[in-house]
Amino acid sequence: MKYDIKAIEGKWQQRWQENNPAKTRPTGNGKKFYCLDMFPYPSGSGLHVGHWRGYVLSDIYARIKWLEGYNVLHPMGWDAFGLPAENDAIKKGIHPQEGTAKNIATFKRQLKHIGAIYDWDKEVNTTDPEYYKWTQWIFLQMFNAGLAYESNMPINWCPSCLTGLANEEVTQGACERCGTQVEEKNIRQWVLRITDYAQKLLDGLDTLAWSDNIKAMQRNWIGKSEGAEIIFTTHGTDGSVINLPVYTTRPDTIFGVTFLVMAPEHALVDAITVEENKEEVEDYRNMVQSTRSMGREVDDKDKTGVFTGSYAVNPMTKESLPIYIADYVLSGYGTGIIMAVPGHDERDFEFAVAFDLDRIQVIDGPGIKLDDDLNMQEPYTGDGKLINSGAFDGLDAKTEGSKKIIDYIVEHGFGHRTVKFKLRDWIFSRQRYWGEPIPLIHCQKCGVVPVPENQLPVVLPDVERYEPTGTGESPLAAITDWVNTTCPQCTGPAKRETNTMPQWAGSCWYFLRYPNPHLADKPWDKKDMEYWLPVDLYIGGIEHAILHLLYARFYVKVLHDLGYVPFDEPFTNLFNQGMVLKLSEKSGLVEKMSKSKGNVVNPDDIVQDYGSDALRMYMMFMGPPELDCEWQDAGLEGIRRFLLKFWNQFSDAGILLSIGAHEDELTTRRVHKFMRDFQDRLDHFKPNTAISAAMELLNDITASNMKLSRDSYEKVVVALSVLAPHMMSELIETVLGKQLATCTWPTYDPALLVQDTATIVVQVNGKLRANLIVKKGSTQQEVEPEAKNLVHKWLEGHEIVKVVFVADRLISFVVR
Ligand code: ANZ
Ligand code: ZN
Repeated sequence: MKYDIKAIEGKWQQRWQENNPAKTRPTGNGKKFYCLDMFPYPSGSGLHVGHWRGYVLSDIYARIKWLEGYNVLHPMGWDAFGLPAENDAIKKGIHPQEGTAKNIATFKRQLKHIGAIYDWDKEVNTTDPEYYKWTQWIFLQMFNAGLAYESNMPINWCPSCLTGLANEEVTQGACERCGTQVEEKNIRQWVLRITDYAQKLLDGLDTLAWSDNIKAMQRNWIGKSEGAEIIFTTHGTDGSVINLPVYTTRPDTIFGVTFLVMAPEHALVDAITVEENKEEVEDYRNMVQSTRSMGREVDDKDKTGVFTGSYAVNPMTKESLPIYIADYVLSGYGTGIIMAVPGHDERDFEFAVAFDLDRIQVIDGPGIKLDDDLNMQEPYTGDGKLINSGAFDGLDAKTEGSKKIIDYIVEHGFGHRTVKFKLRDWIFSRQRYWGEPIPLIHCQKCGVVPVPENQLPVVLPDVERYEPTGTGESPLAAITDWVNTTCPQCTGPAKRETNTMPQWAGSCWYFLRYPNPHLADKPWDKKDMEYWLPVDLYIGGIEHAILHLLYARFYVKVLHDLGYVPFDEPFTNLFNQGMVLKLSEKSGLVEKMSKSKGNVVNPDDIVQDYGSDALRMYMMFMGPPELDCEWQDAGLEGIRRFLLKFWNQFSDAGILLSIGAHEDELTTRRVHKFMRDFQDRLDHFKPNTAISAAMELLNDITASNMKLSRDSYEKVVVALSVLAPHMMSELIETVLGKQLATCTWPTYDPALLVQDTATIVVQVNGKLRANLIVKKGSTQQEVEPEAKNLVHKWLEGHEIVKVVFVADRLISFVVR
């Protein structure tokens, strides 16, 4: 029978659309499995094969659970607010809603080719007012809980386009549209207090079955460090005493401090800079400011800085220390002032070398060399015993030394223990059109007033121009009859907030909405939520391993603390797949697929020529799913050949034993071994090697002309239905006369996997003469007579002088 890809795949996709056999059953119907894909941004360029990688992977696990009898929720939706649609609107003058709807239609058509068991009745769209009503509602709950505040915060500003830019619109410090150097501009923003949740976000990671790699990325981003704030003192130019608190994670090194460094932007710089140094300090500050606003990072190699002319006192040693300003100290971290320990810190060491400052040793370590002035020749950052540290000499620096020194500092009022996080509060407003309006009202009398919940959603009004206004405000600011409103509290004249939310907002809670996407009077139903959530398996690209997951976890923790959801982590199990790379003709390099590099593979073309099953299987075969993998046409070709061979073998009714005939025991064992390997490998997220197991099985079946019982046949095709659902559904229907939906996920019998025979090698004078299959564990007495029989022509006429026997392995005769 010829495999007519188009007819057969078309037939099944049609059927699944008319009647999805894996449709979500109502809440409470048995064990549940919530299998979630990170929903896509429906971009204008459509789906590419990189999307398929994640969607096929999740579909495999959704299908397995479905065949196991679970009630499966496997939904799909659209993260559809965002920049490209807005930029398109500016360029082409069409409403972003229009462009978005078109892109969604394309995505949906393309997605159906995957043959996944999505339940399209559960679809969500973040730009639908019925959805963003609740995005706004959640914001109001945060606002009411004091988790949102207004603050002047820097944005990227293009002085030529007169507009704020998102980070992704800035390339190497320049505006993506016009190439002008981007500046920083402070504007009023809404900020969420995610830092209040820093510790909870860290602690929660311990409860999750995520990969260590992703957890480490989250931990680094949150960046907890424990140390001390220690107060050094100096005199202002007016003679007053000024406290200079430093933040350090290494209080044990306090006897090694030889200077202080302040961030150039620090507010106290003016007060302590002496007259003669003012000009130089001012020049340096300007220089730093302009480099920083050009988006350049501090060059770590060349340490630059300027002396302020002032000295501070080390509270521990009472030594006098010169105070510098330098750009390697950041104003936004710690206290913006550091105690520099060049003997034991690399950055301080480089600075001390450049400015000829002392680099004294306070920790003993292997291989430390001092020069004639007793300065360290290299910084030593390891642990060791304290030296040159007064009463603390001999203590282990990083542990006991640190503890005792902090105790002393606290006792004497020189400072206190502190914990710092790298995580910053989350700037939550955008000066853009295509986002959720922030549901707040500014009243001259009452201040900031939330829009009453019964007036949600605050719908995005139509505008004529989508361009930013040039003042740093969103285009909404120009629609005066929308902006001007009345205060819900005093009914006086008031103005609407014109900032919109960032694209993250909609994706922070969409997984809570899927069980019940059409509820009008509440964001979710308590019973459905308790049944379906948390998400059992979440699959998405590694590029979302930090921010999306952190923000979604933050939302859930807040909603939990406010009493709206019963759990405080949304994603029990997580898998982040790697990217699909391809050789780019332009650059000659293997790169991430992208339109600009001209190396995108359009799945529509592949489905057309090779079929959906072949693409699904190839996406899984290309390599371990957590790694980046290179697309290769030859690999796809190999999968096509495998599928055709499989079809030829399995569509031929000759493969089935006639009714009543008994399956050969070896065949049964072989099928069970396949099931074990296949399932084991899928359980460990190794679909690529699971496919290898299927290839080996097919080879064995063809080579030895195996005939299968209906039971074995069904096991094999049902197993492979998670990879190639179209072909397998067709075989199940035409050969077995059944439907996949009535089959169950095949099991195997471990007893059939036990190897209970052994092959014994029979040697005569060291030469292999025969093989003997025996029951495992047979003794020499049992084996020897049979073995002699087998090799009697080499024994005849000789005297046996020795017999060597190794159970289950070998019997060897030495003859003369
Ligand atoms: C003295 C010292 C000695 C330090 C030593 C390190 C090693 P993490 O772990 O990242 O929190 N530091 C503090 N504030 C800073 C700022 N605003 N800009 C740049 N560096 C800053 O790093 C904390 C360490 O980074 C602190 O401990 C401080 O240097 C520096 F052998 O203090 B340390
Ligand atoms: Zn008012």
